[in-house]
Amino acid sequence: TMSSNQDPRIKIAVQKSGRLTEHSMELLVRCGLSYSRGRDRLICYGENMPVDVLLVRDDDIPGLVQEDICDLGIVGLNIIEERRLELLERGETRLFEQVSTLDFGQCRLSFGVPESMPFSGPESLRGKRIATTYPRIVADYLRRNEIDAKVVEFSGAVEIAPSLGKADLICDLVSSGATLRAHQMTEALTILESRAALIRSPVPVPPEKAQWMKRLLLRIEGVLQVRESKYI
Ligand code: PRT
Ligand code: ZN
Repeated sequence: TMSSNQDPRIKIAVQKSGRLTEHSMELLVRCGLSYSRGRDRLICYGENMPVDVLLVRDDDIPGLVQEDICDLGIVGLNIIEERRLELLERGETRLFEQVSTLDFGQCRLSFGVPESMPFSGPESLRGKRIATTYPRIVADYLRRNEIDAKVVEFSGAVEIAPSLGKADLICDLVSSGATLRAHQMTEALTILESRAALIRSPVPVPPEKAQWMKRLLLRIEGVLQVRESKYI
């Protein structure tokens, strides 16, 4: 694979279009980055720092960083954890590193159960079919709690699985709870608290690039601290 660490410019992977996009770009702008959008609109070229932003699907971000195609990435802990479990499963040892969590993208990965289904704790999951787009996180939770249940992998629209008869309950991201309510389900149990996080490649970078990297990471920490103190 193409290696990024020798490239003098820092490459950051950011979600192209979705819940994290605006917050991620705003964070970089607050760090002082000004950029121009490339013709194909997939890369933002930093004009005042050697920092370029690659706009990609969020699911691709951990892989791009793990393979050192990008130096940094901004992505949800939910995606990070699912991908980490997948890499461990495959015996991969070169994992990306988590630098810090950020102050946006908050949500939780929870079991949502139909209002008609009794739920009194993890035991209630035994023997059930659980629809999710996070099969590894759910399987890991079940394993750790010694619960035998069937994980049904979905690629989207998990919330309709119970009414289609494809599952007994679901495990999906929740923020306001409106989606669960609209599908006559209640949030029964949270297995992961998520928010956006900054990850970095495990491959060391050359000295000059390391200087810029350090500067950028300090600025990000600075922006987060200022915002935190404002909201207390
Ligand atoms: O195209 P791409 O693959 O990049 O985007 P995507 O559609 O996979 O991701 P996107 O933009 O929906 O979400 C990006 C990230 O935002 C997620 O990985 C989470 O880390 C974070 N996030 C925060 C959320 C939510 N809140 C959220 N509410 N991601 C998804 N949801 C969905 C959830 O799946 C459910 O369908 O919103 C619905 C529930 O919301 P409420 O408010 O009804 O409870
Ligand atoms: Zn996605």
